[in-house]
Amino acid sequence: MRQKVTLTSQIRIQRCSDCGAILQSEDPSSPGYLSQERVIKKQDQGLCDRCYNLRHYNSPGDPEFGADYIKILKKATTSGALVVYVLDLFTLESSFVPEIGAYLGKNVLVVLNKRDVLPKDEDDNKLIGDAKKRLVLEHIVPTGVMVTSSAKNINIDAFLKEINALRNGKDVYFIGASSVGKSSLVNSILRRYKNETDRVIQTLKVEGTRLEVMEIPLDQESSIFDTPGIYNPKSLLNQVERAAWKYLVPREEIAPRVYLSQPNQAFVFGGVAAFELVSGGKTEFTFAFSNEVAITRTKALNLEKTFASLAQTDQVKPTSAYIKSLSDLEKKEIAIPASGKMELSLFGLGKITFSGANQRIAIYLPPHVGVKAIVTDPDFN
Ligand SMILES: Nc1nc2c(ncn2[C@@H]2O[C@H](COP(=O)(O)OP(=O)(O)OP(=O)(O)O)[C@@H](O)[C@H]2O)c(=O)[nH]1
Ligand SMILES: [Mg+2]
Repeated sequence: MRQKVTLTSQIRIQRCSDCGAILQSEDPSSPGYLSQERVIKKQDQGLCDRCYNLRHYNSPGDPEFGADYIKILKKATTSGALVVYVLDLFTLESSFVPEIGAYLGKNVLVVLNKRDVLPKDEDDNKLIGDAKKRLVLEHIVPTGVMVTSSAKNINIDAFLKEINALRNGKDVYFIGASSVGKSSLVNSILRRYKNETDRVIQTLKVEGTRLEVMEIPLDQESSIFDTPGIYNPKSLLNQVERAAWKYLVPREEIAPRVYLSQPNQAFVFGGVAAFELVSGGKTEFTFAFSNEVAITRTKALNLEKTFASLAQTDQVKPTSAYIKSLSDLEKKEIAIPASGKMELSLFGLGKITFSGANQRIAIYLPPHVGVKAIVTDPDFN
């Protein structure tokens, strides 16, 4: 008789659609574990428990940009509302929502929030100028760009004034990636707000979508709407547990850390990412991460061992239950040009700056996390 069993068991091998691990229900501590409970509940069975939890519990109500947000934005733009698109100065690159440009409409106020985490001596006008150039690439021509901090009350009065000047009596929609500070900005407004209408502040489900928004009436006809953050799988924040966020997300001004590195030296960030100068001359690296992310220097030769020992113990912050060895991370090698000031954005973690001189560098990050290398000043050396 033919061995049908083999064929069937091969067909049944399924991989997690996020991490690619083969799905299995035997060992909860091995990759690809899919619990019986979720099989019975028929919850997202294309995902292993780990990826399911990352998607759903790290991002409650943070779906990726798609049909539901497009519906909200259509509603906003057809009614002539002002769209406040909030970006996060700490992790600017990962706060851009891909593809959103086409849907924001003509009246867009871009807010660069979390100004307080950048050094005080940075020039706001330069931040605004750089953001405008960057927005062109996203096909966004804003009506205005402002720098704010909801945490430290920077420019909040001016922000309110600008909203009132631009909204022409219409609604205002706060839109942006998760955790950029939309609700904090709305709360800062609420502190200065007196409800003079007979309408109440409420949360409501937007018709035909899965999304809930908070509505704050401004007058009898118009309101502010705070929308749920848009999930960005490219941010490190969305690839580790929430418990790690308090170390990754800066709550105070970032003190950049400077290290002079020889080739074949490496650095481990908490126990969740790593960086290596593979070749090239001696290089000075400036790491602008949250002050609470530990940086450990090691020899490239020892990187695997050092990483595993840091990731598996509680000596450094942050760590993640999903990252136990270097093989849990994806390695990207980048060839750096010969001149100019280089800026590497590691999405959700921060920035590394240095002078470009034909180096080769390697970056180790959890799968999906984005990296962007740009020359910020071609004449710098
Ligand atoms: N340092 C700093 N932290 C901020 C600022 N605004 C917000 N935060 C912090 O950023 C995190 C997210 O803030 P929220 O206001 O909830 O952001 P959100 O965009 O509404 O988040 P979602 O609704 O989940 O998308 C919180 O830990 C805030 O304390 C700011 O201006 N500066
Ligand atoms: Mg919010």
